[in-house]
Amino acid sequence: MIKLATIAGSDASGGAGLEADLKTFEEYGLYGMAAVTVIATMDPDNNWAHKVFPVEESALRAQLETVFKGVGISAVKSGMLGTFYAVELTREYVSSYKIAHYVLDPVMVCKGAGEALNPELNSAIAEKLLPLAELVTPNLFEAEQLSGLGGIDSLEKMKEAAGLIHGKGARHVFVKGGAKLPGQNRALDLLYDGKDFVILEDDLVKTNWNHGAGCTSSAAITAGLARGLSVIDAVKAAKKFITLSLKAGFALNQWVGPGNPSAWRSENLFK
Ligand code: PXL
Repeated sequence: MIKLATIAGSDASGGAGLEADLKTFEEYGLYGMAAVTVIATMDPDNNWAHKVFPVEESALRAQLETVFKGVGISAVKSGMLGTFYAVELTREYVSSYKIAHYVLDPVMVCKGAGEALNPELNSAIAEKLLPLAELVTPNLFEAEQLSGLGGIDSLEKMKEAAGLIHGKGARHVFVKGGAKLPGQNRALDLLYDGKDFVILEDDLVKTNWNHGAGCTSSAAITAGLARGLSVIDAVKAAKKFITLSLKAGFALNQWVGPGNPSAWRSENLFK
């Protein structure tokens, strides 16, 4: 059995965070584990306002011991880390266990939470984790933060940001969300390996029910890598997976709705 893990926050509403990751790993036929960094909750009596409760350092370390040392994994992703010690512990475990397939989802904002998480934490993520990442999966906002390049409003700027982020140590950079560029109405993402830019284009799935899409797509890429796919093939399979998931998105309540990671079952993902 192929085993892999996520180091991420729990989304109590189940659509994002480690819940999305574990559902995705399962759909890929793999054995998923999770080390919880923070617990995110949403208040139904206050317009779904988010709160984030960090898991204490010793509890996070104990989970990482269980997963990395006690079981062993062939791939890992990180999502919302939330504290400096979670960044440092992720660096420590990914580097000392020499995990080849480490996917860094540099979660900096949570839809609905609005404001960016701590900007100093974003610098720590860039400095400590980019050099370990086989792949980093920023959206446009996160690409701006990681590259230091303001206002990414064109494909040329997406490429420039990908180059800068690659220069900080990530072996592959996957910038998502080109659909948000002025004048774009296709889902447009960019993969850069330090040599070539690959532009991946798809029909844009127009939906409000896209909670957890970033978590799901980086989990799907991690699962593809764990299965032995190349980075480009893992990214292409993940794009199919997330597109099908988003087409099957649904409302949880008046505030939020996730995609459905089991939607691919009616199609052949690897065709
Ligand atoms: O979608 C970003 C995200 C990541 N991780 C956790 C979250 C969210 C957004 O809600 O709750 C735990």
